[in-house]
Amino acid sequence: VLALTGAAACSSSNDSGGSGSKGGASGKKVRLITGVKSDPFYITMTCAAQTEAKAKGMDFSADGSAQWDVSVQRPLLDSVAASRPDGLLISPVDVSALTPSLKQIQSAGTKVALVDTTVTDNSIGITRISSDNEKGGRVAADALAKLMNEKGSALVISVKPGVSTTDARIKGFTEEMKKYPDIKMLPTLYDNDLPATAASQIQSTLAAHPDLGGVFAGNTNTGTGIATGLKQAGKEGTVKVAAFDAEPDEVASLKAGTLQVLVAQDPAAIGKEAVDQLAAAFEGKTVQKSVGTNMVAITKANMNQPEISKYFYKA
Ligand code: T6T
Repeated sequence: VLALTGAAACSSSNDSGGSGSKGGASGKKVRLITGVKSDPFYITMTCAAQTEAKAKGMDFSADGSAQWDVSVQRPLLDSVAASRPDGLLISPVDVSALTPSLKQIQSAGTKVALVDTTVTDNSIGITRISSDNEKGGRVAADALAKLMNEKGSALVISVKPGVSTTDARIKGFTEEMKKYPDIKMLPTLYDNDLPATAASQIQSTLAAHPDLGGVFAGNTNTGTGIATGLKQAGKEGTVKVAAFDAEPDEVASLKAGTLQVLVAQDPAAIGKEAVDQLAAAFEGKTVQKSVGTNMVAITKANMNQPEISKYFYKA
């Protein structure tokens, strides 16, 4: 049984997986709950997980929150828990709020893999698979500082506090920015993963700080919102932007010159690897506690190279 509840259907080329070969993982019921189901990062991750699960003969289905919110994700987790799956892949939207539910499902016997985001409690999850988000933040800082000629005001806009991935990106970014004494960091803003909020935040920041030279966007929706806000203010290309992720709108804005750097992750690798680690657990093989996946910095100059464009996310 393979179903994607509420997420875009995966293309057939992405679903060409294996033959459903028999193994200790065959027939295991595995569920995936992503952060936001319509987010191309998670769609890409989901499709890769589905392909790998199919190759291993698993009973797999996926769902995701309608928005980045604990109160939206928790009922999804509760209903999956009630169905007692053998395995759960989950991107928790908060580092602590979902821990009690995750502890419960884990103690009922479900093997949990944390994909992309994690929780602070280290007893949760047999494996954690993600980018090195702190490093991604540092890469964004160095690229942005260079684009700003190492001077002016800079701003971070991100999702919300308490998200493992984006908090790590902010940490890496702000620490690295300390290397540039002539860049003044403004207080970090949070947009609740809403592009319209990011667009208005960038406009009010521009009004208050006309020397704004650079912005770091913590994820996809933030990046697209900032691009919209800069275009509305007629500041595209003047204010430099480094953004996490590489979904289609961000890639279009990179091409158009509204965004200058994208730190792309490899969500497909996260999804595939998580299924492989769960399969290893089902088969009694060694499971890797933590797996790091690749990132790449994309600019207008390298975006057409196949080894770079392969990182673009699917919508
Ligand atoms: O940046 C990704 C993901 O890594 C993060 O945890 C949440 O936002 C995204 O899904 C992109 O929108």
